[in-house]
Amino acid sequence: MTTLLVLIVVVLLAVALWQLTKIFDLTQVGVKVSDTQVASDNDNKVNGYLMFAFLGFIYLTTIYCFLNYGHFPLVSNSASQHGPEVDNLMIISMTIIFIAQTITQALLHYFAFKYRGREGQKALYFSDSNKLEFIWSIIPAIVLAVLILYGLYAWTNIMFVSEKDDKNAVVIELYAQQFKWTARYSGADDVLGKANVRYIEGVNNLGVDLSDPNAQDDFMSSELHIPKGTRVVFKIRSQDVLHSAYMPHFRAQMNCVPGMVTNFSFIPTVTTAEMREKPEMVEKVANINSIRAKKSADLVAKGEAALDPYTFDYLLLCNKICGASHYNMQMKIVVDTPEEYKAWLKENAPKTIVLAVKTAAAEAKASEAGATQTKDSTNAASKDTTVVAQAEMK
Ligand SMILES: [Cu+2]
Repeated sequence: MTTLLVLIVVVLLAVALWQLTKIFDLTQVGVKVSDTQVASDNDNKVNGYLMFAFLGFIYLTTIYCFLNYGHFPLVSNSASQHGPEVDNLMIISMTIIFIAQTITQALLHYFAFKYRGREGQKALYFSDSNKLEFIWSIIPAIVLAVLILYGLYAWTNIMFVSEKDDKNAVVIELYAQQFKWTARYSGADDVLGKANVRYIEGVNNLGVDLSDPNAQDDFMSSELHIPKGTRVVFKIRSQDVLHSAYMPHFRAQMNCVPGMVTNFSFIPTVTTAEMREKPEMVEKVANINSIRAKKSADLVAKGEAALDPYTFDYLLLCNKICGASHYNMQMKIVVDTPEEYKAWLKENAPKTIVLAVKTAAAEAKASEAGATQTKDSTNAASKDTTVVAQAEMK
């Protein structure tokens, strides 16, 4: 609102200034004023200096942004083995863009000043210069080729790994639906059972084929636990629309496409507990909590409940706008030590999908039986009432 008001004031001030200059022109009756539409040497000189002023403005803005917003704790804090490679690519690209923009902006504005219009000066015309064209084609071509080749090399290294290349790999299914994530673990046999959208029914909302022997020990979790130092291969599916599995700290993102299984794999290198202890993270969390404390004080003053303090957790987010609650489609990721992971598996593996379906079926049967019984007893009761009523009538 304040910004809008400031904008309106600026626009009104500009209009007022413009009107004032018009009035000033009218008062200059009798004084010889140049009314030519052709720019004079003086006009060109002023514009030339203004170009330099604009260059200064660009550089000052860049320096200001670097000082105030140049601290990216995420671009040095990756938590997967391939993370530093992705960060490196990002840093190299940004450095090249920064250098190229600094030099080309300086040249652009300098030449605009140097060749500003002067009386009697004619522009030099030449149709082409092979030397110039060679220089400005070959330099970007080489730089781009190096960047693209490096990018392709990194992409191949990261993407072309499957569970077959790594005997110890853990295979986990990530299932996306509007608007939540579910993880499916393969259980003791290390093989995920088949699944299809046609099998979705009741508690089996991932559509697991319950007749598949490999599916017998599969279990679901609403929290993604992964072990540090082991390759995790994600098999990603979607139930409804396009989603995107985005795990920013692990530099991982893959589309979730209905009707097909997509893959991504990485090796986590920092456990949740270790990440929480990193100095950058401690600073970040303290910063968030100081903001929360201020907000909480306001809330408490209004008689509302205070906010909970924030603790760091890795997150799996959706990075495709998939509907109204897309912003809130997330799942907590916990990177455990191998021992903690084993303990978590031991605790959760018995809660298989097959068991959940059987339990739900038994419960449904029991409640159905209960409902029939109540219906019978209600009928009996109403019969009794009729009998009583008839008896009373007699
Ligand atoms: Cu989504």
